[in-house]
Amino acid sequence: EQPLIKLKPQRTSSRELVNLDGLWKFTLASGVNDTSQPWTAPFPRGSLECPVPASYNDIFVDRDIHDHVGWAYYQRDVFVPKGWSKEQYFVRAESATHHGRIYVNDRLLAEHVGGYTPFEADITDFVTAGDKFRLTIGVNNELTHETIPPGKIEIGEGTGKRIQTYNHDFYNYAGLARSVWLYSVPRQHIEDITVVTDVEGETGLVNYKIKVASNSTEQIKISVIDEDGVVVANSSGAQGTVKINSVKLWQPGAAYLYQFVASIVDSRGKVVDTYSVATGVRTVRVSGSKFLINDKPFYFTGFGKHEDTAIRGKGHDQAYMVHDFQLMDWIGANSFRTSHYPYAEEVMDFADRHGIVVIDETPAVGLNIGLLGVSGGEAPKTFSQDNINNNTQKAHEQSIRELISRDKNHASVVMWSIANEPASQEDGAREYFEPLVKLTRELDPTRPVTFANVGLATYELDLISDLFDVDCLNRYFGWYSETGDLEEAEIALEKELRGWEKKFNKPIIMSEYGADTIAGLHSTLALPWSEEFQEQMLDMYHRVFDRLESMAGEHVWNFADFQTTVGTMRVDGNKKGVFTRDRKPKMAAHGLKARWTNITASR
Ligand code: GCB
Repeated sequence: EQPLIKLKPQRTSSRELVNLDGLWKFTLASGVNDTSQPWTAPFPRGSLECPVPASYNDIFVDRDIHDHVGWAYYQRDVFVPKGWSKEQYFVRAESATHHGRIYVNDRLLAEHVGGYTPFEADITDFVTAGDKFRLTIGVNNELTHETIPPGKIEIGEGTGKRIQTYNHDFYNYAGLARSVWLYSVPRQHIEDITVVTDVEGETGLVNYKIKVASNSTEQIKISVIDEDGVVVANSSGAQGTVKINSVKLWQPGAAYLYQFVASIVDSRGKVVDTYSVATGVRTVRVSGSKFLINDKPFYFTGFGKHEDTAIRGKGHDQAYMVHDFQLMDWIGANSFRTSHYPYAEEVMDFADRHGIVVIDETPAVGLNIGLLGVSGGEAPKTFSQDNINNNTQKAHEQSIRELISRDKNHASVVMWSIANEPASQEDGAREYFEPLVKLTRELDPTRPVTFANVGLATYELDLISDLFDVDCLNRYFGWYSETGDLEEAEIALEKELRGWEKKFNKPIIMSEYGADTIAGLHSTLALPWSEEFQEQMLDMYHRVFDRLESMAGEHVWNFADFQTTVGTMRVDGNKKGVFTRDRKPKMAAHGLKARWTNITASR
């Protein structure tokens, strides 16, 4: 059985890597009944060209492309390097939102549902080394009640056109928003590596497990190399524990990474394949109401983020990535949540290298039909045959498997969040979530598990929180309720938090709190939407947090303004950013900086 997600392609002495980013030809399927098969021929001369990586929606000045529902196709020619005749080679797409297909010439070679995790096609038997082939990738952005995230396709009454609706508050960007690779591995190669670290006194333990393609009789050799390039430990075998004496721990704000290098070595001592995993040695544990990293209480400061920038949409961009981490450092943020889907793997690697702590979330957002007022007068039934059902749960299960398969080795990842704001107060929530929590723990017994709880599912109404390790709460007292009245809001917030504290005695992280704020709008009365209101509202929350024993962290919603679907509640997107969409600080940024740098310094 193959690992769900193969190791991120890497250039090593045994592996090669060709980046396929750049301009691809681009076209849309004309409708659901479109029977043309655009992958069977080169796209016509004069076709549109679309950059990869980027979401396609905002690239063109064309409302039909922006609002398109269905398949879109990207195409380019690719050469397989001529030196690869003895190798096995793959095309890998880091993401295709939400359903992707890889065609090599006329042939469909891979298909994958789930928009934020990689998939790949083994093309070895279909293209000879040295030859050129036509690579077409189809991407479909449709969401239904049985996908993760869920959505619904409505039919325009007058036009008959299809309209994608959904219950989540960010734009349904689509396309190839992350890199595409062509890469080679030796026929006999390492398919998967799992490392789990532990600490005993001064000794670091790296428990590892390696999966090799084909039942080779070759040896597996391990070496662990420190940041100075010194080999600090050796071992052999497909499974075991390597010990690092006088270990340097991976710490929040002070990353230290060892290279865990695994090699397949043949009987003559020749290295057949080698792969290296950047490994931070650290432990994570919840004890009472404390979240412990390396057995020390950790207090999360930071944000729920989005992959979102102008023009690129969700396209991964190195400049924005580095700048965002710079801003987090500037403001004293020690952590973030990958709200509301797994982020590009480059982001996870960066967090590992820079000591930023991550709560890693699945794309299960919007499992809540009552939230957007869709339910009319009747009690909403989110968990039912016509809405979130067994097939949705299967898709959710798959999203958990893929997230853990991809991100399990990241030291930065200290907790899994398996959903955002599900209707956890509704009938059926427990039956739906219990098996998912169990699965998460089976797949990774080492990390705490959480979900982000919605305001409606108060400590009295929520039906699932006892299944989890940490109470992550999204609350908008002063914004969606007690709007503009921070005195009322303060009382309501404190009551709610004390309720959770008393009932569960677990660490509480305020995983969302914030106010829409128009940069440049000012108000001496600190009325909603002004920069003054955002600042005063955050201050109010902080006063309450500081009165509670169980608070283990605060993530403001959101790091930056971001795009949403059009609607009467949003002006060119959600404006709860502490930074604007182009990453300029709003007034509240300075108060956060003062508070968070102080919190970090005092720990
Ligand atoms: C939430 C959601 C988040 C929204 C936010 C808001 O609770 O988790 O996705 O963007 O509220 O601003 O309404």
